[in-house]
Amino acid sequence: MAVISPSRRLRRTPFSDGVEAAGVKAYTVYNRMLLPTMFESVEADYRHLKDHVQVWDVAVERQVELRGPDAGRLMQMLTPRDLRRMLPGQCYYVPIVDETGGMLNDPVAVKLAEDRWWISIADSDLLLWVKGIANGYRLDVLVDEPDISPLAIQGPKSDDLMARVFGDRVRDIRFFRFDMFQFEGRDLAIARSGYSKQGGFEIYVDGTDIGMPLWNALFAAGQDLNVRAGCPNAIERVEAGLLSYGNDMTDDNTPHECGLGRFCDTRTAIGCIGRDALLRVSKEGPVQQIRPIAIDGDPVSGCDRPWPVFADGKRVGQVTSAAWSPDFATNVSIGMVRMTHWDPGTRLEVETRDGLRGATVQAAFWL
Ligand code: THG
Repeated sequence: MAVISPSRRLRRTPFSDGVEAAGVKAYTVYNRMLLPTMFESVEADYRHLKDHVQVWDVAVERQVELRGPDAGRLMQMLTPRDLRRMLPGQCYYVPIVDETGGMLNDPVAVKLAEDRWWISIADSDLLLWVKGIANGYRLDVLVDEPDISPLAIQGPKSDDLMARVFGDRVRDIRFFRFDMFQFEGRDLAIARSGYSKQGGFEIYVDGTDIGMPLWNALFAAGQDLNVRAGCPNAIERVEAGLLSYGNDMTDDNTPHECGLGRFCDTRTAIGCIGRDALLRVSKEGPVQQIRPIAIDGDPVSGCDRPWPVFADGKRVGQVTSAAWSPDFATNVSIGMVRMTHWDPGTRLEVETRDGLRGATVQAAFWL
């Protein structure tokens, strides 16, 4: 593989100097920004994530900030999840849909105050859609991308590392809640969340200038915890069934097809732009849906294009993420499968990069 040419269009992050010093071996591009994908090896990173604690540069999770009297109204226009009971201090995983009910993004919404929200986005240009809606409806709200960069602390020793830097009060943060903490005189929101199932936090680092000081403080405090630089792990996130927008779903899919129906309250999400479309399609229910699929045989290579899925020679779906799982001793994968073949135990064939393989629909993701 060739290297990536750096340029202004491919944004660095406040932590890129630390990531490079830690020996990053591979990047992907996400929201026009660098996202590390490997340090030692994907398997070594996986083992370390499950046993110790890692610091992840996830600045690519850009914030779309909504500020003003219509911020809450605008937020509800974007998602079929009912936000009426959401309080400041809470985070919600929210499908964002267009007027056809198609997925535009699957961010974490962070409610800072009634009139101030962050939308912590996945990889699509959501800022443009949100600005378009705000202006088109003449809403009284400011929409921009502030200089906020999430830094994730993930792994079983996350609480211990964070307590050393921010004090024992971090241990009291509940899942998908945040509280405010100080670092070098700056107020930072810290949430118990993150793109793994190993536990941990996300620090919404306010200001590029404190990025490296915070990075360095975490590494200095975590020496004896074996803290390392890490990144969203391609094996662990498939075991966990954490979806990747643009890979596992696109604007061609409804939230129900993505298995995100539990994050939709389409009847009561009054004002949601995709509400009518979703009410129409959800009457029948989806005809295809995301499924965990175990793929037989030796380790498969990563999935750089959808792999067709067949049953009895007929196409019934596709696999969009796959990896060898050391802990489950099988290839784990995420696929979109037609209703006729989505029941657990159904045998399928997947056209992988390494040839046709047998596969089995699983009852649940592995973690
Ligand atoms: N954290 C933050 N921003 C993000 C991500 C993140 N933006 C990009 C991307 N990740 C958005 N996608 C996801 C996908 C899954 C989850 C969060 C963001 C997630 N899901 C849990 C699950 O499905 O088990 C919990 C959901 C819940 O119970 O509410 O965490 O990771 N800041």
